[in-house]
Amino acid sequence: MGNFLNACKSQLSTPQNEQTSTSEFNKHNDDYNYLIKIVLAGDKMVGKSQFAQRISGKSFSEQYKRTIGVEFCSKIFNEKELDGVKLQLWDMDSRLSNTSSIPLNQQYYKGAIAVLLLYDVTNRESYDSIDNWITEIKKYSNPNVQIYLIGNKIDLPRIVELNDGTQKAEQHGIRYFEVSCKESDICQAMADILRDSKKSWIF
Ligand SMILES: Nc1nc2c(ncn2[C@@H]2O[C@H](COP(=O)(O)OP(=O)(O)OP(=O)(O)O)[C@@H](O)[C@H]2O)c(=O)[nH]1
Ligand SMILES: [Mg+2]
Repeated sequence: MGNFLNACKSQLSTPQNEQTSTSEFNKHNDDYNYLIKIVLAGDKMVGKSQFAQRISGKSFSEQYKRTIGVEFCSKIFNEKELDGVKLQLWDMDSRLSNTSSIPLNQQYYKGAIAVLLLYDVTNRESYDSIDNWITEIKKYSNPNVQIYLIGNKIDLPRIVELNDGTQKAEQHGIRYFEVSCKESDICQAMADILRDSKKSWIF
């Protein structure tokens, strides 16, 4: 497990291998075989950066720090069915998306095999934005992209019910997960999502 955390990096720059979603690499090179790009989407303050922070092995923070531009982190998995998988998780300032910089959006979604669309179960507005987000994701992503709807902040008193989340996901034909970036094992949730998405990886 400690190995995972050591393998995680977080930096403010564009990854070198942004062109490839699933690339085969020499195992000796960086101790991974496949590079999987997944991007985060959703309204401001829904918890995208906390999700990424937990993936990169850092602890949850209550402090809000708006994401400026695009950040990414990575993590090498070696659990069952995910041995040698390197996840590269992209996190963008949601306001950039709303201002519709087309080249930036294209670059952000390019090569992603999945999008994690987060909303905040304590914030109805973030739930009401889901349809718009799905339209945007489909506009910029590759046609086979898998979208996962994720209700976050379930440690808090909720306004959006579990049923609303599952119905919305069903309506769009996508999978639904609920988490708390504060209390859930986010790495485990990410591993479940990776295993689920694995069938669509093209090597
Ligand atoms: N209680 C609780 N608070 C959370 C949870 N996830 C995120 N937060 C808080 O919600 C706030 C916003 O979290 P961020 O991760 O910065 O949200 P974001 O979606 O990256 O926001 P932008 O960068 O503005 O797009 C922060 O104060 C977090 O501490 C959660 O699961 N539970
Ligand atoms: Mg953020």
